[in-house]
Amino acid sequence: ARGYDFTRIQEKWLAIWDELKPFSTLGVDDERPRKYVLDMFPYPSGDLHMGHAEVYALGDVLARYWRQRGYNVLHPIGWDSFGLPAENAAIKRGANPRDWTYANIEQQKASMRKYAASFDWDRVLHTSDPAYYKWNQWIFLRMFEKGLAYRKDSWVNWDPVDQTVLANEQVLADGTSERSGAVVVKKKLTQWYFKITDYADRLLDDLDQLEGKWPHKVLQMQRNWIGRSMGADVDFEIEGRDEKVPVFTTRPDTLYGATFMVVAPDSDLAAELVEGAAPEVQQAFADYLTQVQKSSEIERQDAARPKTGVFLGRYAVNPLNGERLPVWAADYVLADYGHGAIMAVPAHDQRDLEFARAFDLPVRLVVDPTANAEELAEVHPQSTGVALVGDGRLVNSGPLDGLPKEQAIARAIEILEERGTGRAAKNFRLRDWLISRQRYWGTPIPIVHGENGELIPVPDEQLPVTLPPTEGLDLQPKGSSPLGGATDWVNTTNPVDGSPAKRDPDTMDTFVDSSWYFLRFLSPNDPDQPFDPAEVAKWAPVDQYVGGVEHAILHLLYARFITKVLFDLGLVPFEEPFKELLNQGMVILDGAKMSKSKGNIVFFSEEVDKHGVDAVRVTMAFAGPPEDDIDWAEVSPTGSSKFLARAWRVANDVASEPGTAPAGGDTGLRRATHHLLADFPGLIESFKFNVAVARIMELVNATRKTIDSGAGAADPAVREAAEVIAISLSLFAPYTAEEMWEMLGHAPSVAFAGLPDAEPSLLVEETVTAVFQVDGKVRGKAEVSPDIAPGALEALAREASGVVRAIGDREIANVIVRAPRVVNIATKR
Ligand code: ANZ
Repeated sequence: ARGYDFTRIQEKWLAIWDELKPFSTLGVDDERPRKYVLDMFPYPSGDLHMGHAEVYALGDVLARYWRQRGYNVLHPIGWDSFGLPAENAAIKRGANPRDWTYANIEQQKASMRKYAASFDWDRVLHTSDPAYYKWNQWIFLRMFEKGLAYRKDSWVNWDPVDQTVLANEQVLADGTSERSGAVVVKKKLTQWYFKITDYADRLLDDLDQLEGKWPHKVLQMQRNWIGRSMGADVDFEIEGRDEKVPVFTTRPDTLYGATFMVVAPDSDLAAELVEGAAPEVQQAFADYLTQVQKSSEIERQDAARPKTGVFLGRYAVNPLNGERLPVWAADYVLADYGHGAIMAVPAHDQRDLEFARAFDLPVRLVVDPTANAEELAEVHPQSTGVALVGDGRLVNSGPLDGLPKEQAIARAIEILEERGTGRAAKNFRLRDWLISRQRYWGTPIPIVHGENGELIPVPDEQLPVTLPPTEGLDLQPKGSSPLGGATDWVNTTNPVDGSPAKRDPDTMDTFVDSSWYFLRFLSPNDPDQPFDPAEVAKWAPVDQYVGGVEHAILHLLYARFITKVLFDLGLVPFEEPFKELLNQGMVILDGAKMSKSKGNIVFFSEEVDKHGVDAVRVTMAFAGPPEDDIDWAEVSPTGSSKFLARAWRVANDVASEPGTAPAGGDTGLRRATHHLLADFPGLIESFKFNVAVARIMELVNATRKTIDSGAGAADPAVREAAEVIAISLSLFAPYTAEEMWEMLGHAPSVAFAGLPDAEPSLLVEETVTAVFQVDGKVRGKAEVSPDIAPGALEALAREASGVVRAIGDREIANVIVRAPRVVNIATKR
């Protein structure tokens, strides 16, 4: 007989699937329940890598599972194909970003097909196609009309290598660029923003609905990122200035403990306040500002950094007690959080305390956490250097004296509101989403600039604004968009009055592209609208989203935001895009992330050629819980391959042994088969793919035992087991499963065979009655499994209450165990 030959099977089924298109849902209008299973779409950076191999194996398990459960499953794929790598590759190799991108897409597509990812190949989209990005522009225009897309001047994160701005989300915790790895600096530019801060409350509050459906860790990361703080705005008068300065504080109870004010050196306020100051002060401030602009926001928020700053020569007035507070500029205060200015309370805020100690400013305690004066002396921040941030009673605070912290906060807000010098306020860490990029390979912003600087939206009928050809363009990063150099493209006419106008030369952040792509899959070829409402009503939102935890903040937050915007525009009937989320871990090697620079890359194509597609997929699923990283050095695709060959041989034996069946068949095997059927749905739906694979392996072994034990492959229990193996295995090893299904005499495709229900009568556990004796007398009984281990049976006997009573305080001389029927305990007499 032929052996298991994965190459032959792969070639055979690939051709059959190409013909049958078993997974196309386009135009399918049936009444089955629906599931939208979506894997995060890839960036076409080259061929697929092992990370892709993982996500597309695991996402496919779920898509194939719901098909087996009788659902009409939408499982689409496309490419997130705009972005810097294409442009950088183009600059490096003189290629066209378009050619580079689409060649990589073709390669990845071929690999995905071979990998048997059950995608609907009739719905493919590429975000770099004008037919797609037209709708980015359309959504942008709707947001522009609502004031949700706007331009402002501000200090932006600047990547000095890629020469482009970055969203806050693209600056890593160490202050470097997620893109180039360069240390991010600040630069003042006029940029386009999306007003995500208008949605901060909703983005935060709606996370509660996702509890239990998204990984808790992801929800927590989103919560922290949005970062809502409740407190008060307090208005401070500045001597010699008409306008009051508001500060945001979470601790209005500590107002009497404020001993100075600090403004962000890079704020407009700081610049205004030094105007007219003594020349030395102006000089000191200018020098300080230059120094500050060299550090990143992350560095500035680093609590361990020594405090620096300059006195601005001005005084603020405490609105509650009229005290004069010197005004300083220091970089631990950020220009774009709250109001860019703070009241400093060194006794109760660590940063303020360190600053006060560095510059010899007073420390006044107003919240007393202790019971008596003696204790207080020991914990006073002035001597310990540790601010008292906890609970306590208010002291030295006029009308607040004696109140506990929380009550004092509420009372302080009341007083401020009564006097009209402050009010309850909240603040978010979340900033508006900077979406303009000074690069070529992205969606052009559909705005023209009139002669007088007016911003004129490109009319819908003129969309898409397509990218000009790269010929003659200098793509080299230089701080302004390369599109600015496309003179014929930039120079246009004002759509309102025909006067000369210029196109906006910036392109959109590619996170805009991926913030709504899951909707475009529903009607990917619709020329008239971004998505068809009838299809949205059928399929959306996404039932199951699958992808890497690296997208826990950026992509998911943006997609949630744009979904809410579309909801408010009346375009979709839901506010959350992804009902359930599965985050898979990374594929690593010897405990380390794979990278070109480390030279520790495992190549997708090599693994697939060596072990076969199914073995790689089974290895991914079997490696452990999907959220954990997979160390490729610790898994065994060879073992997976051997398992698949064993499964295949079971079907092959059934096919080659037509003999007559003994009635009834092997009940033990039937029980094993039906236990798998009973447990399988729960295992898959709770993402315990590794356990599911282990259970299939057990069933294969049990089936082999029955075949070899005389009953042979003609036993109907063997055929039944072989069919259940093929169906359950089809989630993990589609080629082997199809081949088995065919050998068992069925027409393709096993993907739609359906998961049979378990027969309840076969699930009832058989038990025997065990008898426990003490010195020859029966003292207890228990119902136990026929294959209970002797140790377990003895333990049961020793715990039985009758046995315990009969032994009393006598010593045990001897125990005889005859599992599963008898335990005999003899005592010393
Ligand atoms: C006085 C005070 C007293 C404060 C005290 C804290 C403790 P979160 O929780 O992160 O919102 N703050 C306000 N604006 C700031 C800015 N632009 N840059 C740096 N720090 C700023 O923090 C709010 C607290 O951070 C505010 O409350 C303010 O200091 C400071 F015992 O005001 B607090």
